[in-house]
Amino acid sequence: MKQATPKGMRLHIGLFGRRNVGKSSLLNAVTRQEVSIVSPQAGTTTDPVEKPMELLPLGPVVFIDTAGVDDIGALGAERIARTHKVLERTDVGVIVTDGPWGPFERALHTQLDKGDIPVIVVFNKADRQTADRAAAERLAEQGVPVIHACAPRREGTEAFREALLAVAPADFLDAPRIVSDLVGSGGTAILVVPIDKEAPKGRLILPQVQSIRDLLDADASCVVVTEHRLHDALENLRTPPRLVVTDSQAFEQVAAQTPPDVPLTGFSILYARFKGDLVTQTLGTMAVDDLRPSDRVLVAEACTHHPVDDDIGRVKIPRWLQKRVGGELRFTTVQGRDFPDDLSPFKLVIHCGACMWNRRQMLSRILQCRRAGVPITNYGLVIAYSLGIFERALQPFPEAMAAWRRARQGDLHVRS
Ligand SMILES: Nc1nc2c(ncn2[C@@H]2O[C@H](COP(=O)(O)OP(=O)(O)O)[C@@H](O)[C@H]2O)c(=O)[nH]1
Ligand code: SF4
Ligand SMILES: [Mg+2]
Repeated sequence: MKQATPKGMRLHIGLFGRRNVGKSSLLNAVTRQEVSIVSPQAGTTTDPVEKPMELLPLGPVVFIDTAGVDDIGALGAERIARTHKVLERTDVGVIVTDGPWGPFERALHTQLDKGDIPVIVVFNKADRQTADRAAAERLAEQGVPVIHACAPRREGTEAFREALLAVAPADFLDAPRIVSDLVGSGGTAILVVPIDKEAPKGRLILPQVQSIRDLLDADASCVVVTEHRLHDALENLRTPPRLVVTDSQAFEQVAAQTPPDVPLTGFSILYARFKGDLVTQTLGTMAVDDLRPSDRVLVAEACTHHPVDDDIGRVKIPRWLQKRVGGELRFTTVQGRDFPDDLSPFKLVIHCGACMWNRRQMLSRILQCRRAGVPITNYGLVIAYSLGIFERALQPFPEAMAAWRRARQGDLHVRS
């Protein structure tokens, strides 16, 4: 399969440890695919196996599954040399042990530390209860994420994802672009910004300002209009815009006025990609179909002072969703850091674009939902879905669209 992201932009995760501790099994458990050979015989994985993939919700990564570094003999010496070479291209080092924390693990840890490479420690084979508890505690005290896992049962894989999010360098987490990659140098985007009573006085809001700046940085142009002037703007442009972006509140109106061959999306959807994970939140939107009257829905805003979003979150989204569901839903709205520890009562979480947050914060919420098994979507996605323009608003994002269609087919298959 073609991998679109260049290798240098992928987080390289090196799996290190003695033979047979379960490195390959752990990789399989995390990726849910049989990419490495799992064998009860020592040293089956001779060469480092590289597995590039999209690890939801973190983004593009490469797992490097190394051979055990404790191999002996001529062939073993060569393998050791290869494994050390892996260290040179490792962004995050995972030390896997099946219990002991001995000289070998300590030496690896020192080596990763010397290279300033963040470390995660996995005590695998938790089912055997052989973990060196004292060492695990010491490591945790030093601030090293310690995971107790049982790879064949896929236990510890969510905690592993969370640890990766915690230690991954910011450069890998922060999505590089808001919108300009969809427009390109020399292209034009039309940004639709309703100026109604809910718009803050005398200024634009952060997603609008940041989108304009992103377009200018990339040598693209933008035309900023209210929904009432969209028609004029479209008429006046000699070549059609490469993209129309609208405030989600005006989706319906803007979709009606924008020619079908002009790509259209919403600021909030752009931010699902920029601050969160568009694929995860797109798939989360499927849960709208499973909502039944009296189900509980959590609406979460990342900050406390946005009257426009307040109105969307408290009035418009509930209205649109209830119309779709055909009955009353029970909504809980939270703001800022105020996010429930127990998500289990909720059938769906609808999140704002989190423009005030960094991506690590938003991804950590997405992981919290994942762990609780509660789907999470986003304002713009849910509005587009409720209004029946979901696929249109997703069309600029082929990856999310493909994931959606695949999931839909699977879903239909299961239901039929
Ligand atoms: N009991 C138990 N066995 C495991 C666990 N993880 C892996 N194994 C087994 O340990 C053996 C070595 O696993 P493998 O992944 O090939 O280890 P590697 O050499 O570190 O890549 C295989 O027989 C696995 O089935 C675990 O959590 N518990
Ligand atoms: S963080 Fe969320 S609620 Fe606050 S302004 Fe941004 S999108 Fe609106
Ligand atoms: Mg292996």
